[in-house]
Amino acid sequence: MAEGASPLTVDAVMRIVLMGRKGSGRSSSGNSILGENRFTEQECELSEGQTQIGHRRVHVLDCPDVLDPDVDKEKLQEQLLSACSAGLSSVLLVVPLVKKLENEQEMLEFIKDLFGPEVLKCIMILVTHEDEDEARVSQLLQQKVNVDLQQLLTECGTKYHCINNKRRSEEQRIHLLQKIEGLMKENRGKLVKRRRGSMGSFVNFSGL
Ligand SMILES: Nc1nc2c(ncn2[C@@H]2O[C@H](COP(=O)(O)OP(=O)(O)OP(=O)(O)O)[C@@H](O)[C@H]2O)c(=O)[nH]1
Ligand SMILES: [Mg+2]
Repeated sequence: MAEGASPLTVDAVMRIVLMGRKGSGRSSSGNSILGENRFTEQECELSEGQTQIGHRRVHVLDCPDVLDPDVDKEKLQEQLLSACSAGLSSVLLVVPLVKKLENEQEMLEFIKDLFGPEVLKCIMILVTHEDEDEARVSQLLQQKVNVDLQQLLTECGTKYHCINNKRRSEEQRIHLLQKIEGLMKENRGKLVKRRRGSMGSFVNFSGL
């Protein structure tokens, strides 16, 4: 167990952060997870929604595009660390499939810089738009034109999930949450806590 880690206890809270560029589908994905239209307006600050799904309390954080010049990066960093100080189950990097990648790699660097490299264990690419299924998406990923996306995925341990926000369903929601539960289980025992600067806040990446 990493230095500074405390004994593990099963936590019934799942905390999911949605990140991605403008218009990628973060809010829609958050709403699909919550099963309600919680996130509406484009906001320049972090916004949070919660719901109870079975034994789990699910917290969803809709993060503005961190590379948007109108967003106060410093403030956002503080908000993210504070919101995740009790645990972080997964960061979903939302990528609209058929649009060319733009600054997702830079966004990944931002995430790693903020939470530390261990965060890669709980990052998953969330593919939105075009409403493809996973088989079709894996085909697309093998195409040479998608080399940037392949690289991004490789860095995230080839963890991805497809969501169709135009056709919300309980099945789809449960499928995604099960994948995140899988990540939480995998990260169990690899608890890493990171102190951030003078703030002294800790982030428990395993979410346990
Ligand atoms: N076809 C399709 N459209 C989607 C999907 N997800 C989101 N959209 C559409 O994409 C547009 C942007 O979605 P949002 O959820 O607002 O994206 P966002 O990342 O929150 O955008 P901003 O907060 O404005 O930066 C909307 O018109 C959505 O209806 C999807 O899975 N399939
Ligand atoms: Mg939004």
